[in-house]
Formats: sequence, C-alpha cells, structure tokens
Amino acid sequence: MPQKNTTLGEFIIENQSEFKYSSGELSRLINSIRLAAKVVNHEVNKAGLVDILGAAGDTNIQGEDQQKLDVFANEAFIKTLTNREIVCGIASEEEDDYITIVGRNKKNDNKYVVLIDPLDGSSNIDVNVSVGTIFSIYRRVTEPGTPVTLDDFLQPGRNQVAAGYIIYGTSTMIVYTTGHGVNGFTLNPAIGTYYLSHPNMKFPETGKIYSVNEGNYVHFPQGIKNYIKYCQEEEDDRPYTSRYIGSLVSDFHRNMIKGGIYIYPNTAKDPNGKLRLLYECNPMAFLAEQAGGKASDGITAIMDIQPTTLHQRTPFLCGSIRMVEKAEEFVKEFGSEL
Ligand code: P6P
Repeated sequence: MPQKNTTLGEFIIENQSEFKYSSGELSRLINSIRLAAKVVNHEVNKAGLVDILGAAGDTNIQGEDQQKLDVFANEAFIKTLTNREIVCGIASEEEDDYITIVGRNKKNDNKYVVLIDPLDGSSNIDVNVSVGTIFSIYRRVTEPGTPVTLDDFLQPGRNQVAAGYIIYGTSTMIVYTTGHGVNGFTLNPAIGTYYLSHPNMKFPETGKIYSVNEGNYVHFPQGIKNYIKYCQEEEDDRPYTSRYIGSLVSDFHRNMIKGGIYIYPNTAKDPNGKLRLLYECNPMAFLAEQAGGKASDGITAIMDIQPTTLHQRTPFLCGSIRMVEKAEEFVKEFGSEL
C-alpha cells in the first residue's frame, strides 16, 4: 500500500513498471495532466472575482480578453498535451472534431490519444459549486507514422489505459487509475504539489445515497421511476438519502467515498441520455470498476458499448455495485423505454 504523503510525481515514478508497453510516455502524459490541472485550478479559483476581473468576453484589468472558463480549460489542456510530444490526437467536448497532433518531428508517431471534458458542470461556477475535468486515455489503434483516424477515438471503454478526473472543490484533487486501482491526490496550493491523500479508493459495496435530477421524474423510463420509489420506501435500510449536486465529478466522488448511485437516464428531452459516452461515462466507468463499483446504461456495461460517434450520449447508472444491480433489476422488469 503506497504511503500517504507520497507526492504524485513520486507515485508515478514508483508505479512506472505498471504501465505496460510504456517507456515513460504514459507517466509523462499523467504529469502533463497534473500541470494543466494546476493552471485551470488557479483560474477556477479566481472565478469569484469575475466582477473585478471581467466576465467572459470582456477585457480584464490587464486588458486581456477574459475567456469563458470552459474555453480556458479546453485550451489549457490541449496546449499542455500538445507540448509534451506524447499524444497523437485529442477529442474534447469543446471541439466539434478531434485534433491531430503531428509532433515536432512531423512523424505522427506519438502513441496515445486523449479524450477530455475540460470543465464538466461549468454552469455551477457562477454559484460557487465544485466542477471537474474528466479525461480518458487510449493507445492509438492506427499505425504510428500514419494519420490519426476516428477509429483511434471510437474505442470501447475496455481499451482505456488510464482515466481520471480533477475535482475543483473545497480542495483540488486528482483521482485516476491506470488499471491498477484508484488513487486520489490532493493539491497543497501553497507549494503547488499533489499529495497521495486517498490511496486505493474503493466504492462501498452498497450505500444509502441516490443521485438523480428528480425534476425530470415524469420523463424517466418506468424502470427508473420504480427504482426511485424503491429508494424512497420505508423498508429495510430505506428510505435512502437524495443528494444531487448537478456536477457529475462531485456526485461520483462523494458516492465513491460514502457509497451511493448516480443516475442520468434517457428522458423525453434526452432520448439517449444527457452524458457523453466517450469523455464522461467511459472514464468514470473505468474508475468505478477499478474501485469495485459498477457502471451501465441500465442493461449493458458502459465499457462494453462500441462507440459510433465522437459525441454520442448514453443513459448512465454508476456507483456501489449492489445499488447498480438493484436498479438494473428494475430496468429489466419494468423497462427502459420512455
Ligand atoms: P441536469 C453537467 O452539465 C452535467 O454534464 C453533469 O456534470 C451533471 O451531473 C449533469 O450534467 C447535470 O444535468 O440536467 O441535472 O442539470
């Protein structure tokens, strides 16, 4: 068990041998995400000063154009990942198409692609609620030296080599996996160093928290409606507690520590669900399974879904394995159709 207070840098070096087929690039890739997270964290923490610094579209007191934070975060991660000569392609929620990164040697031989939601839940910033960055890393499937194609990005979640999130909350944390468990690192802003604060994170097998936007209840499939009523019944260890922050990373993080289930089903408004498969659900599903939890669309494991488009959406149930299995029983018995 790694010692608490190990720094993220030391942890990456100590666990380098776990990165199969990697001669250090994956370590450098995780390090570049660490750097970009510090840059974004600094900007997110200033957001409360927007009246002083100027809202997006204004020019701030230094005469610089004030960017929307999700645009800023997107550019910060793309720039950092591009500069490190490790990544051959990036897909982002903020970009219509994927970005090819040829590299200074012009050989297009970098081996990893990164898919990212640069600032998930950014609408919460205006009300000072925590937000997050979500990332997913694959080895390219096309030959090094040939152009990156959509196939490099449309891989099932099972192929991920690493995934994680940064949560910009009461403290800033990086939580990630390379397929060998889940570890959480907390930033000491005074010295800009991340320390291992949550080694070997595990979802409790069950829990008493359910996270769903109940305002959409009338638009949910019958199976989800019946599961929510099950959570609210006075029986056994129920009623459960309803906790919904409206920020996926925050709801997931709390549920992983305390036990719980997060649900964003298909609804009349979002017939395929709201959350994106490639850069929200797959990375969170990788983390969930690595922490002993479960993630599905109600029927199929998220990481078994074969993607067909870059920004496709999916219904999403994720969290403590017993709770997800119970919800899947209701979906199976009462249906997932609207
Ligand atoms: P709603 C944020 O926009 C997000 O993608 C997730 O972080 C969050 O869980 C969900 O959407 C909130 O959506 O429709 O409940 O506001």
